Amino acid sequence: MKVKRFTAADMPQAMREVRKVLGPDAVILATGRLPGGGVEITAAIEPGLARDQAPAPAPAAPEEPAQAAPQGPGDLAELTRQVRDLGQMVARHLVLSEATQDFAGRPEVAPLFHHLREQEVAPALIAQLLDDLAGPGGGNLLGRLAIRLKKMLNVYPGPGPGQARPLVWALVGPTGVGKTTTVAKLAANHTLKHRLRVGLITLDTFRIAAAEQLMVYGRLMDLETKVAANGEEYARAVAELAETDLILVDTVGRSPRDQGNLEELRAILAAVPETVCHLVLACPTRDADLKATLESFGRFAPQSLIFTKLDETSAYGVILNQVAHSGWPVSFLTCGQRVPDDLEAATREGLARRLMPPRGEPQVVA
Ligand SMILES: Nc1nc2c(ncn2[C@@H]2O[C@H](COP(=O)(O)OP(=O)(O)OP(=O)(O)O)[C@@H](O)[C@H]2O)c(=O)[nH]1
Ligand SMILES: [Mg+2]
Repeated sequence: MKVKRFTAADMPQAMREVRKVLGPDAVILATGRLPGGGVEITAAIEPGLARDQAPAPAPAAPEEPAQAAPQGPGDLAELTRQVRDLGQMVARHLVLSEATQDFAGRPEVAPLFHHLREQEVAPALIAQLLDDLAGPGGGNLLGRLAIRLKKMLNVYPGPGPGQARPLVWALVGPTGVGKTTTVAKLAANHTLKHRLRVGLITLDTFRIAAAEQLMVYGRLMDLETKVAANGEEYARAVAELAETDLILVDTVGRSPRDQGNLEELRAILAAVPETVCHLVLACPTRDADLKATLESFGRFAPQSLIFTKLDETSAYGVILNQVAHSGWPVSFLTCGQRVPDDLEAATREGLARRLMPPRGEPQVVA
């Protein structure tokens, strides 16, 4: 482990210096302010990862190993992991304390900053949401934040009134995110609430019983359900459901890294050009993984995002992050396993409400 101390006029400059010398994998061990002004950072990097290729100092004379010192490669790996975790924790605190200092002149905004951080909203979006929020005239901070959130949270307008029927909606997405369950919820809702004639198609012939899962829902709701294994069968199934208003297509879950199988699915769906794809994403997924999924599933040109499993998390920032990043609107949210109840059409108000501080949380209203 190579440890180095950096001093600079301020934290951003010191962090830049750390990255320049030790690279992006450096971990921050300690930070502090210098008595005469300026800041210091102590950072570390595993040997071989540092950009600074200066020769290592001559090894000191071997000492008796202390009791807790690493004994072998396994211990060393564990120690490295612990130092990395510690560094990440310090870095997070550093970002927070820097941001808090940034709010020195407008302390009323700080609680909103902390709330949005807890919701895991991306730092750049938080900056955008809170920039000038307090404004010279004061006013209702929460009201303004809600307006800004609603503006950012784009929702799917649904099919236009004159759009040809049947509509063909295919749900695509990674494995296990809830595509089949959501198809069933959508089918029930559109049949019961909107009085539409709905047909079902499953393209999931990959796993034994996968097609059967949708067939069971189809039987329960008395909906015509087809199974298609290739583009030709898919086009035929759509033609056979021509008398319906809405055809819901369930697809096989694919890893965003599985380019070959994703391409195969894209080719099958292309057999029916009027197919509109909706990308299903599980809300309790890391932001970076969602971003990679969006990039990989971009080949389906999704018209909307459906976020599932909202009941399994209390941080909804990823929804805002992905909408802002991709520009794709949100159409539906699911928040439980019950078919058909746990489905909600996305609205700007509903999404913004999830991201706002709960009522009663201490907030300063300017
Ligand atoms: N908690 C919770 N569970 C859900 C939700 N939606 C679906 N599930 C559960 O997630 C699991 C997977 O759901 P499926 O609908 O089979 O997922 P899928 O995307 O079709 O899976 P694959 O076809 O294997 O890719 C099931 O146990 C569902 O009950 C939700 O909104 N909340
Ligand atoms: Mg499925």
